[in-house]
Amino acid sequence: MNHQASSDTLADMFDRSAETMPRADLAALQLSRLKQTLHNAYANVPHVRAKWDAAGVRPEHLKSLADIARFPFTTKADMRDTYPFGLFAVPREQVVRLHASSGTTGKATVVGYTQNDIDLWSNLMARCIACAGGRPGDVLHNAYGYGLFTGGLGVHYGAELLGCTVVPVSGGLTERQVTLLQDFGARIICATPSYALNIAEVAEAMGVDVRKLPVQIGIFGAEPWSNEMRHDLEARLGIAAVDLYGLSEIIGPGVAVECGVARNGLHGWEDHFLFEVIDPKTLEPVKPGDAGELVMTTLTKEALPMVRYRSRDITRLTDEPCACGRTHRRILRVTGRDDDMMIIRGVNVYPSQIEALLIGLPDISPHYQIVLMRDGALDSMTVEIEVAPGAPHDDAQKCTDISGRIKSRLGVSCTIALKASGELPRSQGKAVRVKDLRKKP
Ligand code: DLL
Repeated sequence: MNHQASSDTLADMFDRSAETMPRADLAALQLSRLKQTLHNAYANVPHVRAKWDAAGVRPEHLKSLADIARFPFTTKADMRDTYPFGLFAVPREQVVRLHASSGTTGKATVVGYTQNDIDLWSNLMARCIACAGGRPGDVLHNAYGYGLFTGGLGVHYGAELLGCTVVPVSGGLTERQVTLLQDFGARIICATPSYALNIAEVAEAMGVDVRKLPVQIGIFGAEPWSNEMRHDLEARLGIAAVDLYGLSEIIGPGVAVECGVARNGLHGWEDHFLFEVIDPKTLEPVKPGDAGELVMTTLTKEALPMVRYRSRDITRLTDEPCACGRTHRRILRVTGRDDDMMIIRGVNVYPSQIEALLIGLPDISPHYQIVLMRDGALDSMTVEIEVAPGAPHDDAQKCTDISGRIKSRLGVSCTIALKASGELPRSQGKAVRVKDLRKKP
């Protein structure tokens, strides 16, 4: 078999026509799959049955997609209360894989997959990589962490299914990452955006110009990042960077991705997930196109069917047609999590909004950390920013300029603390953007 024939066969392994399905067909498919999911959850998960019984709803009450609004939400608390396997809809013996996310407090969130779930996940991740511009035969450098985190293995299985040559490097040992990028000639790099920045910086320090290497596409996600960060990474690495979204509770990476054509919003795979956006306070749906909390229902998962999972992620959905021809609605960049939102003297602000204002300023690096403190009864915010290598870090005028910029654009007052180059911690996975010193130990 020649290479072209084998590429076509591999590309057909996942159903490309599903990505351009007319919206009416997509809705009909969603409805029939949603009914199955509700029956599966109600019949097999006692916690779900008890909750729905208490709310007076049963799977047969769903006649149209809009009826989903009658069903209770699922939250992190449901996962904690049923730790570790209580939300599984299949006997544990049918679960071939577990993943977990550590979270900041309490017990980890545990998720499980049947073999069919793993196949689905691999298909969706393969679809994401292809959508981003990846092709069978590409070398794919996977710097997402392997292990209980879904990033490493999720991307790995999808890339193999697509027919890529996967370099399962995981996070860390950053100099070696640079060497492998040089030696193996990856066309695609996958990492959190903050770790990609770390790799770019280490390469610069090693005297390696990544822009001259074969790497062309960055598939970045797992944490909020701004368009300004995108442009910075694209310039440093000489790539086109696309956004990849997902969460363990729903499946892991592969829920939504930007297409390499438009790179403007992430196609959410509506043949496998139902997306809603709600007002996190009233819990009512927002007006189409307005920002709110993303709520997701899985339509085809076996081991862990999720109904109306409240992600806490703040975003907007757009129905506007995309230049790539895919019909699946786009999730606009996730600006942050509801629980990462800082309220500083009454003003709501996300770390990614601050990031967007810092990147590209002269003599400033893209490394920052936000420190929250209590100043009497009021919260105060200090933004620690690293200067570019060689730039002075005692420039009071610069601090005033930056805090003025933040005040005028976001309406929030803050103190700027310039740090010497290399002083702030570097990310190897998800960056810690906020140091909250207000909490009691
Ligand atoms: O972060 C899955 C993933 C791995 C996605 C690799 C993309 C790439 P969790 O560890 O469960 O799963 O964390 C999920 O991370 O609810 C968001 O708050 C955040 N997140 C994930 N992707 C993005 C993104 C993985 N592209 C949580 N933009 C989610 C902003 C993101 N936030």
